Amino acid sequence: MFLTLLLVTLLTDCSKGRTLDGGRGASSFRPQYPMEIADRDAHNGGIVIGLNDIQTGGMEKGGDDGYSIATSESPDSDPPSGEVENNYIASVGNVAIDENVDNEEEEGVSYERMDPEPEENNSFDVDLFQGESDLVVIMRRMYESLTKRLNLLKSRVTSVEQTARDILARLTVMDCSDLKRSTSGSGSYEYTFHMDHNGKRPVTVICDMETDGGGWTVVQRRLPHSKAVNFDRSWHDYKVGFGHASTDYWVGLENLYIWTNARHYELRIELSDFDGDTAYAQYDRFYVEGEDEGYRLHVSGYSGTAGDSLGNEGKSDNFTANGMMFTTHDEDHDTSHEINCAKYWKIGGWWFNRCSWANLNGPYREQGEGDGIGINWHMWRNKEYLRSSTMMIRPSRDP
Ligand SMILES: [Ca+2]
Repeated sequence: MFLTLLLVTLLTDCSKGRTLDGGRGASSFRPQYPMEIADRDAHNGGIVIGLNDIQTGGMEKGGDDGYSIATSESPDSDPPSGEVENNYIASVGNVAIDENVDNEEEEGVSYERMDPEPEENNSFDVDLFQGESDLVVIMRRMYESLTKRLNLLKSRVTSVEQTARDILARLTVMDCSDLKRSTSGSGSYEYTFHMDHNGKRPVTVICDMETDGGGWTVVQRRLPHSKAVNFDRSWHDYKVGFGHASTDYWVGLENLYIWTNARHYELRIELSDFDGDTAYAQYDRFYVEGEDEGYRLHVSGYSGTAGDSLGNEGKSDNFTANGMMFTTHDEDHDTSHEINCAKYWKIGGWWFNRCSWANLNGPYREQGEGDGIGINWHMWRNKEYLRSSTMMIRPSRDP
């Protein structure tokens, strides 16, 4: 009997403990005032709590001591029993819920604003308008920036194209004869070559596209009555060149060496005197050796009207330039043991022997100006000063 009574007591306790509400019976845990809260929230623009937003099972106290509960069920509907009942019964734990939106961020509670303030709509439109205006400004600035970058890129592309053309020209245009094939015009014009001096000392010369078919690279020039350029210069100056293509100039022995050792060249010398007469001397073969050999001169195959003052028609004497090294006032390579021809006579640089039959780099002297040594070509006008001279080279037609 006692055992029976004890069993009944235990079963009664277990029945009470099955509920997840802390021991209260489901029927005694019916939510209080659910609709009142929902209606009040809806009308006041407050908060609405949905079942899916509320944690379940945390209810420790009844709704009569400060906790509020909202459900979507009718207040007259009986909640399901058991575990389903616990899902049905919304619990907000220890979070108090009221119309104060300041509590909206509390854990376990979500909300949504039901009736946005009209002022907020107005401010939103203003912001949107302002945003569009800002967007236009930003896009305009982006366009301007992109335009600048595009122009910069165009400029760089143009520069690269020009550089490519220059490089191609350096590789394919060695002298004025190469220009002739790509130039439709005639006459003479200036052109700048970039010889092999590690990018230094570009040389600007006159290209004669008229004389004897054209294609001549002018390597020395003395204009009539011109004393613009002093030709009494040092070894270095004669080596690298001096003067100006627009007036008088010497192209430089190193450039002559580079040209005449890359191709077979012919040399043409054009002269004029103060009587208005002209003459020329042409050599089918012309080249100079390197600096180690004093830029020694080699000419052959003379033809022309001025006489062979460089080769002396093959008869070597003390004045023949052919086979001589170059001499300046500071570099004595002539064959005279007594003097330096350039220094002694002050006649510039030349392929002096024991001096020469010709010197086109002498001081410019007008007709009748003293009896010294000027620009001379003895085989034509003996010791008379000449009015002008031009030395020019072109690849030989029959190398
Ligand atoms: Ca000497």
